[in-house]
Amino acid sequence: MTDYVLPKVWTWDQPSGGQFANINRPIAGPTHEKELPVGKHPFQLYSLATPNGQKVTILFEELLEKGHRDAEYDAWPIRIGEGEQFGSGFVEVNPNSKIPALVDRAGPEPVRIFESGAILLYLAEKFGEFLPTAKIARAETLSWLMWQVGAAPFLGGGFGHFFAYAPEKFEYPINRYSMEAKRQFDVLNRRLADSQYVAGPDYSIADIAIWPWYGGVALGRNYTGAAEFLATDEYEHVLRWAKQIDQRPAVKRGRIVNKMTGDPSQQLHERHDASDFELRTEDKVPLSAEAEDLAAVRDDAI
Ligand SMILES: N[C@@H](CCC(=O)N[C@@H](CS)C(=O)NCC(=O)O)C(=O)O
Repeated sequence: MTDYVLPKVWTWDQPSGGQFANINRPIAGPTHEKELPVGKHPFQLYSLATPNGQKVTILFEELLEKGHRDAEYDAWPIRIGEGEQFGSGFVEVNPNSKIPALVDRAGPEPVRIFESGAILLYLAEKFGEFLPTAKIARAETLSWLMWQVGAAPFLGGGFGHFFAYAPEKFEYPINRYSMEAKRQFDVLNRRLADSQYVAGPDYSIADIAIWPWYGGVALGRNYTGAAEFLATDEYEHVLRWAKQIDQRPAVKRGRIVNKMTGDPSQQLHERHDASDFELRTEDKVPLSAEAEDLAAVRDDAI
């Protein structure tokens, strides 16, 4: 039992204590003036390698892999933990202050696109790839794409939040969202028992949207301990599909773009050129003067 008494009107008067509580606000709009950087390519992506961010960088790398040189892009990191999504330039591109956000500068007027599902659709239509044109196959692909957009907040904002980030382990929401997360895994598992890819025999933007979330949990990458907790090994067809997509060269590249944590060889903070994957991952970039000072302090301490 909790001693919480429901007030008549909710007010924002105390931090919730959970991880990321410092960036949560009940109001929209910018908190500070900051222009966004613009690189040399037609596409400017402002993102981070979260599952929602990975969707877009994987699609860009898949388009480049297919030979679409016009899909070259600059990818700039937006450090959401530091509130960079509330800078004025970012809010102009995405009034919802969430990564990923894209600007297409190929035409006479820049086009802004926000919401990862809308970005996948925009790019798939622009390049005529990963979205079938035949009526039934297209409807199936769009259905699964929209399924992901509607379903993942229960996996991430619901299950992931209460399993990994909330200040305490609360039984009620963990039960509620584990139930829903497992149901969603079962939806996917039943589909993938009959189908090579989520929307049919061909790899599509539906797989690109769904894999970073559900593949990420099944492969043990999202929310430490979640694969065991949700017993995702039971979903054998999801696991088969997740492992298969994980092997794609474009996926291996796309998922490390704008990645700021983990193994330095798997972090590419900014992406401006195909060669960056070889030359500019964090294990190869020389330490900044500030980082060198910090390393020296640590060495002294030892
Ligand atoms: N529905 C959005 C969700 C995007 C989203 O939730 N992005 C998160 C990171 S995965 C974010 O930017 N969070 C920052 C914040 O909430 O302030 C999409 O699919 O693009």
